[in-house]
Amino acid sequence: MPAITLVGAQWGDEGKGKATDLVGDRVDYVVRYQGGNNAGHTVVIGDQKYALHLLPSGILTPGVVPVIANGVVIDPAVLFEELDGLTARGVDVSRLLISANAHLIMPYHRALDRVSERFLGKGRIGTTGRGIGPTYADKTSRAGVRVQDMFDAKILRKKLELALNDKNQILTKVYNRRGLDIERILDEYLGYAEKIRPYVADTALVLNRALDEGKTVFLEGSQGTLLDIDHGTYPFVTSSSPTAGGACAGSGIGPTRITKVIGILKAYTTRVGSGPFPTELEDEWGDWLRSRGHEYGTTTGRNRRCGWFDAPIARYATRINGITDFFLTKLDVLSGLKRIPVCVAYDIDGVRHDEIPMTQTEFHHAKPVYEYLDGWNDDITGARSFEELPKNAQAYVRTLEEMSGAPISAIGVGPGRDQTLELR
Ligand code: 2SA
Ligand code: GDP
Ligand code: MG
Repeated sequence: MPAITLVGAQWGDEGKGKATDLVGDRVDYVVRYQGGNNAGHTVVIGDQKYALHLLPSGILTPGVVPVIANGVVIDPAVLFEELDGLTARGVDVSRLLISANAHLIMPYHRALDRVSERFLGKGRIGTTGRGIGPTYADKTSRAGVRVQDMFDAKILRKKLELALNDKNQILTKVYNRRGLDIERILDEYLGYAEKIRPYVADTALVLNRALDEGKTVFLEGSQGTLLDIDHGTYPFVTSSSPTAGGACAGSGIGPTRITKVIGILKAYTTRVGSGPFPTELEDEWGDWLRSRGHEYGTTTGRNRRCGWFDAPIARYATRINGITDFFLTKLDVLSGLKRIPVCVAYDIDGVRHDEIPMTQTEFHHAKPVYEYLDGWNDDITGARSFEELPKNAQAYVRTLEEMSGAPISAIGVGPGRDQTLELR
């Protein structure tokens, strides 16, 4: 059986948590392959709402093996807080597997993330402040600390000595902050070693063996295509690869084993943090979308920036990820509009661009070219088949499908598990 990848097609918060939860009973493994506790994946089951940050959404489905793979960065304090929180709510977390190669978020990563954002002032990225960027920077510069290092006190001390030599200089000399004490960090992280040990495994080996045995592996992306370190709106991106290619490096599953890439696409667009956003609405319509769609950060509580659907972005996501199917979410939020603007191209300094322009400077100048689709009035949250949707809602979906370049195979009409229409 195949490996399936799920990716965010826009700037994150498209509803990936709900989509992953939906397939939970059809898959055997659910794997996080990048990012860390910057993610916020909301799953609503009956009257229970779960906000997951680091754990894969599959943890809520009995029988699924949730995996935190090598490409993820782990803040151990957050890991145990999240595990304890779920256990207290009756969720069995004992099946969780964690890669020995995953990198650890250290206290100096969190400190540097926050202080550098403060110093950037208006030019800030708008990070979640969880230490994600500095942890990936250390990983790439080969100065990172991995899960397995907690099992060897000597190695951990050595790595910390090297790291703090550098980080304490930066914290004290550049940012005028207090340096961090090695003994305290050592105590804290060595204290996690025995607690984490039962979960730690060679996850790439486990996953490939599972595929050999005919099991289904679901690779759950966090953030979104436009936040990708290579393909996103750099530098206003996260520091990992949320795109489909990242799923291979981040899990140790080869590209030939992945047969399906599902893109999660919101019926409008949101973004949290700084950076270009051509269809952003800085008026009462933006507020309307935010309050109807409850568009507030799941991790930080920040207001999400809101705007209309952007077709060049959806096409870009199809291309970059090789999307085979889209899951269109939050269609219900658009009910009650007379006409719905959809961005079909950009006007950049007087020139029409049908695709995302090559350079970031051009993208900063992009003004949306809108087409207007007819809206619908009825509440659609109770619809359970495509045919039950008002004709104009059906037409909206079909038009988005045509513009996006891949079939829409499911539609979300509410946050609940049952509020989903499967098309084929
Ligand atoms: P970071 O912290 O280094 O990853 O931030 C870099 C950029 O990536 C954005 N980012 C996100 N965008 C949308 N959703 C995310 N998760 C949370 C959510 C966000 C929240 O589900 O709502 O609660 O604020 C997420 N994580 C990172 C971030 O805004 C920066 O633009
Ligand atoms: P993720 O980061 O992609 O997992 O998305 P988030 O959980 O951060 O944000 C998506 C929000 O939309 C969550 O509050 C979901 O419960 C909610 N949601 C998901 N699908 C739908 C939908 O089809 N309709 C509505 N109204 N809400 C949805
Ligand atoms: Mg989210």
